[in-house]
Amino acid sequence: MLERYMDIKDEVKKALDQGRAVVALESTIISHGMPYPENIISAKKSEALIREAGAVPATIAVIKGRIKIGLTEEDLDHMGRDSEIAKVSRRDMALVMAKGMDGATTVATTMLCSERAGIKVFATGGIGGVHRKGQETFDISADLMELAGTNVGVVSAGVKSILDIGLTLEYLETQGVPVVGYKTGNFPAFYTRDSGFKVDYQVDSPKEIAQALKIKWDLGLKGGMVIANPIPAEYEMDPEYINGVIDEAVEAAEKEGIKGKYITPFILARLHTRTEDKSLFANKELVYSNVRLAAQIALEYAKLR
Ligand code: PSU
Ligand code: MN
Repeated sequence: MLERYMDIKDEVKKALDQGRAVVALESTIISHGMPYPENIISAKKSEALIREAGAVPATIAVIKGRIKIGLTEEDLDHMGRDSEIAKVSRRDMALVMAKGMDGATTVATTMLCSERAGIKVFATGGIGGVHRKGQETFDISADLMELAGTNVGVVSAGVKSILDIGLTLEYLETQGVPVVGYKTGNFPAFYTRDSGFKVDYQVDSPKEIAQALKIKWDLGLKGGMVIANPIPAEYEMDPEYINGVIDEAVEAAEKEGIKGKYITPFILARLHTRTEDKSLFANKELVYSNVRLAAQIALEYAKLR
């Protein structure tokens, strides 16, 4: 039935059939999270790092209405260059496909496509969450609901302080989503290693994470896991500096009346300009660190099957 809607690239299909390690990657980060050409450089390097680690990368997107599990170089270029590509979260998925459009998948839709394809581990930069004043605006990313119900482990560098980190963690707790820190007890804030909030559990090896995922799903505990991997210390930004820029960008978004799915891309673009690409550099490095960890987790998970 899924073949009707989904094309799995040969390399990925072979790996999945043989029970080998596969790591999913999202495409919103390419089409809406980073400027061209850094977006494509980052996407290609992420794939290369996963291969180097001995796993197979599967970047996910919707192209001409079909779900693609694994993109060609040409597809990657297209996702990075074309400014007409829709941002596709859960509510957009069926419509963008019915209309035969191109779409970049968010964390939520990358998770749901991964689950359908049989991929267990996914690496990204940052997950969506509860926006500041979310208790009034109801702006809560569909990523959180997806984490509640879809069985994929997500490696990220935490949640940016453009969001309300405390409310995001509360929401995840309510939904029963484990939040673990890789070699840290502190929940990271994307550009910085410590958000001031704690994780539920510190985990010290990819093997331990793979085991926890396996136990969770064997027990029928539906949903994902937030695997928080702090940005490597050498690339961490000065908290005071970056938080100042973030506060300014959040205010600007409010003033300009930016709403809904346009908020995150607006703020990201503004940060990159205001920091003269220092935030973009940090963003790329934390993604590379996340894809490396995700590959190790996927390799360990493959051994448990
Ligand atoms: N955070 C980033 N870069 C991104 C995103 C989040 O640092 O590109 C993207 C991810 O695809 C995430 C989405 O799933 O934004 C969340 O958007 P929203 O809040 O509209 O659900
Ligand atoms: Mn939103």
